[in-house]
Amino acid sequence: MKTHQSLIVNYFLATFFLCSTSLHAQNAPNPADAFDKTTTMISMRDGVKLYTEYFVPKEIKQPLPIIFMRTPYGISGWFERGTGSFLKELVDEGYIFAFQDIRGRFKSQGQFVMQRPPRHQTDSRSVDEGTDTYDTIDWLVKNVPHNNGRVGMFGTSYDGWLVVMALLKPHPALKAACEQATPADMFLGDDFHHNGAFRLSYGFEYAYELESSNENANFKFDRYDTYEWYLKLGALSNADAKYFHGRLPTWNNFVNHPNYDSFWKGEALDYQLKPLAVPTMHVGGWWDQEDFYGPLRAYEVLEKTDTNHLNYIVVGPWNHGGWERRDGDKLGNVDFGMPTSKYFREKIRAPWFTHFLKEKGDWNQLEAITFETGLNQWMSYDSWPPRKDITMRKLYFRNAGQLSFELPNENGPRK
Ligand code: PG9
Repeated sequence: MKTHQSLIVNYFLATFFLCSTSLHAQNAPNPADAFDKTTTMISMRDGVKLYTEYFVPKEIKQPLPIIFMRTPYGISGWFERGTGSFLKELVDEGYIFAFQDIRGRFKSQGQFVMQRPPRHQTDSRSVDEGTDTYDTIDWLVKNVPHNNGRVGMFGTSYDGWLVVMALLKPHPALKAACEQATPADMFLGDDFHHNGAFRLSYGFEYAYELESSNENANFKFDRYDTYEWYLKLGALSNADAKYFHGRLPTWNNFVNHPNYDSFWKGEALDYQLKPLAVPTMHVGGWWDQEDFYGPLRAYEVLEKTDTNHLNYIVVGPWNHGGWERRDGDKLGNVDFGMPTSKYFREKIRAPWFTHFLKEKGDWNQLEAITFETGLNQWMSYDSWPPRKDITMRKLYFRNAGQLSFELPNENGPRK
C-alpha cells in the first residue's frame, strides 16, 4: 500500500501540469503572457528579505486591487500555471497578483518555523507570519504600479492558515480574506491528529517534507509498500533513532506532546482568533481528509463576535483543495450533476472578491453557502448551522454499509 506522501500538499501540482500540458498541446497563448512579471526581495521589519513575485496586467485601464498569496511550498511557476486553472476566474475579472515564499522557505531568507506561533505583542522586535504579511502588504501597496491600495488574500491549507494569521492584526489595506481549509487545531481535528489519534504516515512524511530541507523533500522509502515499511519501523522512537536524529522540530513535538497539552492548545485558532476586522470567507470540503475541522471551527469561533457581519462560510462536496481542481462534477464515482468547483470559483469566490475589493457587483448571497449532496443543490442560509426550519436527527450506522434514521433493533449497538 502506498501512502499519501507527495499527495499531502501538492494536490495542485497535478492539476497545473494537466492544464499546462493541454494548453501547450493546443499551442494556446498563456494568459500569463498578458502580465509584466517582477521578482523582488522585500525586507521585513527585522531585516530578513522574502522572495516575492508580482504580475501587473500589461494593459491596464484603471488601478486594480492586488490578490496576494503566501506559501511554504514554493511560488515559482504558480502564476504561470494558475492562470489556466485556479486563478482563471480572477484573471478574467482583472487583478494584480502577488506571491511570496514565506520565511525560511525556497528563495526567502530567515528561519522556517512550522506554524510559527503569533508573537508576543509586547516585544516590538518580534516577528510572525502576521507581521511578515503586514510588512509585505505595506510594501506592495506603496511600490507595485497601478494598484488601487486594496489587497485580497486567499490560500488553501497551510496557505489558508497564513491568511488567518494575517487577520490577527491586519494591514489596513487588507480588504478581503478567503481562507480555504485552514487547520484550526492540529490535535483535535486537523492534519496531524484526528480526535487525538496521531496520523503516523502523515506526520512522519510531512515533517520530513518541510523540515529536512528549505524546499519540498520526499522521504525516500526503500519499497513501494510503505504500509509494510511503517509496520517494520516498530516503535515510534525508531523514527528519530534511525532517520531524523533530532533534526526535525515538528517530529520532536509529536513525540514530546502526545496529549492535548498547552503546546497544541497554544497553536489552536480557538485561542488566537480576534474579532474580525476584514471580510473573511471560510471554505471547506465535506470530504477533506486533512482539514475539514479547521474552516468550520474558525467560522464558528469568529461568528460569536461577528457583529459587523464580516464572517462567511462555503462548504462543498470536495476533498482537500478540490475547489481549486478542474470542474468538480464528481468525487470518485459520485456525480454531483454540476461543476461544483467551477461554480464556487466563478459564482461565489470571484464575485465575493469583486464586491469587497472593487466595491462593485451584485454580491447578495447569504452568509453560509453549502452544497447539499443527494439533492445536488447549493443552499444558502443566514448562519451555519442554519437557525430556521431545522430539526436535529440522529443517523445510525446499519449493517451492509447502510445508514438509517431508524434506531437499530438488531444486534448492533443501542442508544
Ligand atoms: N494540510 C496541510 C498542512 C497545513 C498546515 C500545516 C501543516 C500541513 C497542507 O496541505 O498544507
